[in-house]
Amino acid sequence: MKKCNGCGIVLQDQHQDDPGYTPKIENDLCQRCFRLNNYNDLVKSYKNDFDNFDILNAVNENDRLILWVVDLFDFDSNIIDGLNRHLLDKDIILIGTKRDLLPASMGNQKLLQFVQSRLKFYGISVKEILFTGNHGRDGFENVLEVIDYYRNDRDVIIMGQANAGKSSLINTLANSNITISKYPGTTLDLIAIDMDEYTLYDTPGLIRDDNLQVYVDDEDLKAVVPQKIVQKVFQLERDTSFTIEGLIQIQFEVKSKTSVIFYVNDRLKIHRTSIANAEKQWARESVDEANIKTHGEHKFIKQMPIGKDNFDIVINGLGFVNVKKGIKNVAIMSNEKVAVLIRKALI
Ligand SMILES: Nc1nc2c(ncn2[C@@H]2O[C@H](COP(=O)(O)OP(=O)(O)OP(=O)(O)O)[C@@H](O)[C@H]2O)c(=O)[nH]1
Ligand SMILES: [Mg+2]
Repeated sequence: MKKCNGCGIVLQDQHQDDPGYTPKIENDLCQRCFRLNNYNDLVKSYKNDFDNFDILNAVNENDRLILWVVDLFDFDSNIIDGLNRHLLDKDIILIGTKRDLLPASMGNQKLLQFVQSRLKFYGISVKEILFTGNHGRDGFENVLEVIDYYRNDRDVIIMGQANAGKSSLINTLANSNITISKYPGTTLDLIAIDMDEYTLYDTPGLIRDDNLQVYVDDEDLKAVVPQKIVQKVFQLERDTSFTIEGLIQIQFEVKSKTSVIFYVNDRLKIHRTSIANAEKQWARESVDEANIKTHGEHKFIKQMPIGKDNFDIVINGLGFVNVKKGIKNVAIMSNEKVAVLIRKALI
């Protein structure tokens, strides 16, 4: 059976709405990959069509060296709970991607400490931690070196969350043409790439069900997925509420003059108002004129267990907000399925 070179799915010319469709079976790409490659036009995101366990089982099947690809910018939503339990006795190398989205002024040593402390928090252990940026073009030599060091005659498999940059990294390592896109759920099946001495496998992305991206429609993904980031800084002198297009509302009770920095997709509008006005603004954004709707109910957390100073409020799949000292209380409204958490500041 012939497979699509871009996403790994078996090609078919019968059902136009099903994965793998191509009008001409002799084509090398399915229609979806063709469109993504040529027009960056998303036909459908398959982000919700995969079972994480099926993917992890496939990764676990043979004895291969595992490269676990983690989006540094969207770190906490990329965590796989119980990773070492799922992949018992496997050699796992963590590759943090999208280094370029973080400020260059932030040193690799600080980044390494951040990653190590988060892994400890989640109870995950890996053999090595590496960073790449610019689609793997920065740092790929280190990846090749670590593969050589740990491979021991085995093949190599890349796994991780949807949209983490797995296929981009492989394309750089192997000079291949796997389809990449800014939407999660691009790679649809195992893709084997011949590296002369070993085979390098790409896999479909995992997605946690507490990731905001699971609850938005395909057409809204390009605004939500963290990709082109601008830091938006707000000075706070009194209690203030922020809403982001009906996706989330964050209320800050201010103790002393301070600032907060939003790290989210630059297409998102951040609206600032007083706490007295917050409810009205939220109703307007999340119900009346909702630009971006999420599926399901909202929950309101009246008191987040905040840190003393310099912490991040992380909204899985959306980004994070850095908060310095001077904040008395944080209250948050968000989709009830989406994880909102506090961590020590990344930046
Ligand atoms: N800024 C930046 N963007 C990156 C980098 N690596 C990948 N990307 C972008 O991240 C998005 C996802 O990349 P892919 O390589 O398709 O991700 P994937 O992990 O294969 O995704 P799935 O196949 O859906 O699991 C694309 O928009 C890439 O351009 C990087 O190092 N820096
Ligand atoms: Mg991919």
